[in-house]
Amino acid sequence: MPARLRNESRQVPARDIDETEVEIESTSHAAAGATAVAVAMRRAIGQMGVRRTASTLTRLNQVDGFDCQGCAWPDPAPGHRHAAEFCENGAKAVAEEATRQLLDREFFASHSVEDLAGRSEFWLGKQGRITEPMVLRPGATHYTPISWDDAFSTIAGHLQRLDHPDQATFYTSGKTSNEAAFVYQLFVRAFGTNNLPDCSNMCHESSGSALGQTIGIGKGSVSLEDIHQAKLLLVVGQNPGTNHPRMLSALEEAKSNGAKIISINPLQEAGLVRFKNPQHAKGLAVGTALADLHVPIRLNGDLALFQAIGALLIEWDALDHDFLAEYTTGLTEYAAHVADLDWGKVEASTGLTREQVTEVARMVADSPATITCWAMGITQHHNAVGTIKEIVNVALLQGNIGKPGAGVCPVRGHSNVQGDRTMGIWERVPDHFLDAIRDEFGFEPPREHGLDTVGSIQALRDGKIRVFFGMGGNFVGAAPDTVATESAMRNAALTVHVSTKLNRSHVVHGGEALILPALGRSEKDLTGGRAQRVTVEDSMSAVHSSRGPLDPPSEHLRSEVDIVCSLALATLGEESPVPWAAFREDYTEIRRRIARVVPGCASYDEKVDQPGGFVLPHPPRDNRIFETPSGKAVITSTPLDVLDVPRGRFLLQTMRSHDQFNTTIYGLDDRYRGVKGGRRVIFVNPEDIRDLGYAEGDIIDLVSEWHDGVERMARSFRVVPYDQPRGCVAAYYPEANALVPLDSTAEKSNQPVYKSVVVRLDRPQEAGQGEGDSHGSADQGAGSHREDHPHHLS
Ligand SMILES: Nc1nc2c(c(=O)[nH]1)N[C@H]1C(S)=C(S)[C@@H](COP(=O)(O)OP(=O)(O)OC[C@H]3O[C@@H](n4cnc5c(=O)[nH]c(N)nc54)[C@H](O)[C@@H]3O)O[C@H]1N2
Ligand SMILES: Nc1nc2c(c(=O)[nH]1)N[C@H]1C(S)=C(S)[C@@H](COP(=O)(O)OP(=O)(O)OC[C@H]3O[C@@H](n4cnc5c(=O)[nH]c(N)nc54)[C@H](O)[C@@H]3O)O[C@H]1N2
Ligand SMILES: [Mo]
Repeated sequence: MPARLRNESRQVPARDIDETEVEIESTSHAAAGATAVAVAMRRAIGQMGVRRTASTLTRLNQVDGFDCQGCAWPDPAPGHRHAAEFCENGAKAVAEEATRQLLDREFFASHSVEDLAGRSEFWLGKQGRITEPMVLRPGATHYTPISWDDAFSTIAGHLQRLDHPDQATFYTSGKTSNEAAFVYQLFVRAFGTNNLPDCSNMCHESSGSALGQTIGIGKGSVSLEDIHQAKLLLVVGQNPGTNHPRMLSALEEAKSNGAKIISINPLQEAGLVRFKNPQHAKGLAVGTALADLHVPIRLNGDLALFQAIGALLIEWDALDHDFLAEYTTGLTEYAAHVADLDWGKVEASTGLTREQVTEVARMVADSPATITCWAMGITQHHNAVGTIKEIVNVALLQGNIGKPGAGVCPVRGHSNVQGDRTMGIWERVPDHFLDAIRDEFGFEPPREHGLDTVGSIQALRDGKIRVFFGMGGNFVGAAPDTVATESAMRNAALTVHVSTKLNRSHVVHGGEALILPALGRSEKDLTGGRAQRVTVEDSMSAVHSSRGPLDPPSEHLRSEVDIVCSLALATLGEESPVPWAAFREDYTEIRRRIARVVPGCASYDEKVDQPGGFVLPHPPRDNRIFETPSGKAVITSTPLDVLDVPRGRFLLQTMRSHDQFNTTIYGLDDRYRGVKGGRRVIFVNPEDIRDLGYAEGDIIDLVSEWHDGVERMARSFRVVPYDQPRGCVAAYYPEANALVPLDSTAEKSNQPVYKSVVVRLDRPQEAGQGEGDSHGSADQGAGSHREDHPHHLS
């Protein structure tokens, strides 16, 4: 047997979380309700105090208030909003940002970077808001304060010394406002590169890719009103009770209008079982059972499921023939492709019986208006683009696009991730967008496509990228293959992060590193001496303004717009054709340019001030216009594959607990799944636990196998029995990211495959055991101290 490489993540267990204290309780089948209100208030008051709590939560998602940074779910129309238009997890998001806990220069003086690198994300985030710019000089052990001017000239110096602008990469997380995103992409292109990776590359890239190819636009085709009017809603690969809690109110309303709801998910997520709406008394007391049917699909089975539904719709002639004839191409090929559907493959892939699949298809066939909603359970697989095309096929067969109460609905994650894309944060932005930049600003932007997230990590690894700049987010924590990503990041000459809170990306750094502290969404922005507002776009293409109510925690914070424009001035100089200083002075200037450059944004500055804002055009939704090469919506034929898992191996999905926002860990409880006080758990089907010879509470190591021969390892996970299809297991992100191979990405979208990783559940090994393995650290007990030295062993 060839010697194996082993990449072991030593990031955690960190000494600051005692995983031996974890408690496992029974799972909860109701979401929201009085407990949610109590938890929200306790967390909010605990971090912000009573006054700040009152002045933030009452402004959240209101017409004249600020947009919640918790998720991209849309707001009800003005006039239909509640006094409390937020959810438990939105309140946690606000509290995390508006905390009174501050992180000053003394903190950095007393904690070396090495010390910080041994801490968990949970600990790092809880230290408070960063209050002034900090620098880690080459070879230094501690971050020290730096003035803003020096910070900008340090970055400008690094950028100017590059041989080529493509040696820098500029990441964006999805909280960045439209104004900041627009000036940021403009700066990056004026500097000379399209290297604009973003969190979308890890999130809904597969949706954008599939929708763009089939309906001609990479965005969902429904409005909130459509959700309310739908007759059938499929919620696929999504956990709204935790990640989009306000969606439950919309589902409840749909239900009261007579809709049926099907949840398609390996796990029976609490929010879809019973929702106790805190906004009315009856809701609080009894709640509404939301899902009429739960379909416990095997991980990665959705392509087969939707293809089978399509085949049955054709078999039953449950089709919208007029729509198909007028608006689509590809039906004949598709009908031939699914005519000899292999039901054995469908059953193997979905883990469902033919009867179960038929029951779903029957409900689809009987519905006059269907919406399919999906999120990461669909997009983060190797065949995600194909799966979403099958979802689109089913929608097209029934004419469910451009019809009230019907459509396709990728539910976005970060609150402004969709807006950032609209503003040009995209490594492959179309030429017409670049032409518009050229015409507006009089410089020629680079045309060659840039690097995405995975491409940037590979380029860092190969020494082709010297400067990494992160606008928000936690690139190191969120990316796959933790060990590979961390060592790639250490290759950079300079790493810069515009941040609100401390995270792992600050402590796994390049030769020189900077932290630039930014204002948060909840804070007053007085850049240029005037009260500025910003704008954002939600998951349903509605754009509106947002204005924070709070005084910033420190006078040294700057807005993201200010940071970008100041950096552009330092890097490109006063001769730059772009009026950076005027942009910084008054964001209205930026909005005027957005109006002229970004499609659909004419009169932008006027329209965003209408109550509730405005909705961007969406040709398929608005007029059944499909801007594809053929001018028609494309029905596609995709081969049906079954993800084979070798004997004794499992399919692992990495997902969010109820107490985190991506890599920001709010707390250690996953209330709906019954986990309390810890995060290193692996959810396993009880019969699989028995067959493996394990018992509940055993500690195992997770080892992922990939055909590059590297065994990726994450140690010390507690076995928790959990109802799900045999062969499927689940663990939390980011603890399990070390197991996701960097090269394991979705076809076409290049999105990391975070939701179907082939793993073994190994008994913890003593040092020196294992194939060709000689790693040094011996103890495996949960809660033990581990250093942070990634090992590459052979
Ligand atoms: N509170 C809170 N809100 C958030 C976030 C957060 O971390 N915390 N993150 C934000 C972001 S950026 C995003 S992208 C969204 C994420 O929102 P979600 O996509 O809901 O997030 P995940 O926790 O990744 O959940 C994936 C869901 O898909 C299911 N699933 C996994 N694999 C499969 C599969 O193969 N087939 C099917 N049918 N289902 C599958 C899982 O069981 C789980 O229910 O939430 C946003 N909102
Ligand atoms: N294994 C696994 N990995 C995943 C996923 C998964 O499901 N499984 N999901 C993927 C998905 S969907 C996404 S979107 C990515 C998320 O990837 P990112 O967006 O990069 O990660 P976050 O954890 O949301 O970033 C948190 C940090 O953002 C900074 N921040 C917060 N608010 C602001 C602000 O207002 N301004 C600025 N400048 N900074 C701010 C804080 O410093 C905080 O530490 O992760 C991906 N990674
Ligand atoms: Mo996301």
